[in-house]
Amino acid sequence: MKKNSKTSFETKCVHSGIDEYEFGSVVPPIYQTSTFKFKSAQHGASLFAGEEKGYIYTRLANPTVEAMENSIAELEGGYKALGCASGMAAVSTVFGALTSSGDHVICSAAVYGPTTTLLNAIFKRYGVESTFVDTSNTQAVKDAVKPNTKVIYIETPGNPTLAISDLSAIAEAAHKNNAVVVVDNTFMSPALQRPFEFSADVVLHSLTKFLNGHADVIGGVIVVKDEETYKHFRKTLSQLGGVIDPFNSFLVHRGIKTLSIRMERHCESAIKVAEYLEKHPVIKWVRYPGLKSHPQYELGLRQHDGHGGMITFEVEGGIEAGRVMMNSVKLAQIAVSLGGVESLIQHPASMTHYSMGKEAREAGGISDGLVRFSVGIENVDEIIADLDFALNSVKESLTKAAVPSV
Ligand code: LCS
Repeated sequence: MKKNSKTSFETKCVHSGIDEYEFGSVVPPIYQTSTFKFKSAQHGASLFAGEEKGYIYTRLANPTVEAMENSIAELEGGYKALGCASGMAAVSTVFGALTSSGDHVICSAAVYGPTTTLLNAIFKRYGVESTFVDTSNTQAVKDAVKPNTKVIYIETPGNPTLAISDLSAIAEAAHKNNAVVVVDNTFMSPALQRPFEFSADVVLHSLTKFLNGHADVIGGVIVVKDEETYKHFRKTLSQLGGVIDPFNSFLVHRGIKTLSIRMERHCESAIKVAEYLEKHPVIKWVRYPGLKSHPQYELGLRQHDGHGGMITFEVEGGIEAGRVMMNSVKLAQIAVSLGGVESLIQHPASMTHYSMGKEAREAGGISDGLVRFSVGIENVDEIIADLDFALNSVKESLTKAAVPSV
């Protein structure tokens, strides 16, 4: 499609990355091939030497993967994107590309658990030192900057605390020190937040979540702003090898066509669920960017085009009561991951953030009683009725526990 700079986000979701295809195919064909035939020995040699353009081998480039990458680059307002085998492949490729022994990284304290462990367990062994700070506190980020700080890695809103970090202010501090700001935009998707608009340098996603949206793909993506960075990242990704395959790329590209309407529904429903939870007597606290009680509510209004589909909360009675609740829901499923069409509920301290250890969790504000809910696109009254039944089960269990035995 011929698009101009005024093309709306909704239209881009449907048409971005789509080209003219053989036989008039409206969607990108799946080039499920590992390798591409050369016309001659000389042709192969000139492709490798970069004298001619063309496909060589799918770990280096593949047209189906490229179509999906181009779509996401356009939605994020970046130059080009790199499809990765998982969100963690994207995270590790970014650190592999940007750090060397002796460098320092600042990372959000509330971040997907394995990102913390990747820095603490693997990159530390290669001489990269990391400091974990509450990046929703800009001053704390500024205070943590050292002369050798190369990367400031922000997850905003953070998983699972939903703490929101001020990207423009952090980018200003980072750029003064020649450090690069990397934003994990998984929780918002480009429909609700485009970090390049706030001077971020690199954006990444777990495609497994909202971008694909259907809980049937593991994938990741890195988006960059210029040719030089793209070439460096492409080389790093090809060498580390964590590329996405054509079929998963096709599924993600298909999922993106409905990103805009899915995000609209996630947002519409999540605010209703959050407001319902906030009023329930057994709820201790609720965190959702669309609630005025969120500590960075105003910042969220400036940085987001919607409040997202993720909610965290704690019930009275801590994790034991939280478990009663999770075991009582029927529509929502107890499962990790998020951002799919189905509602999911999980317990970060014993599941997604278990590997971080209690100390790092506490430093990141991830309490043992915190429950995370990914609001799906089911009928919102039915989602609320399901939670209501489960919370009333908690209420009953608390009442029983409070009755002294005779
Ligand atoms: N970044 C964020 C913010 C994530 O939430 C995840 C996965 C990743 C990166 C890694 O992506 P993956 O390799 O799994 O595609 N988050 C998960 C979660 O919260 N529950 O299960 C997976």
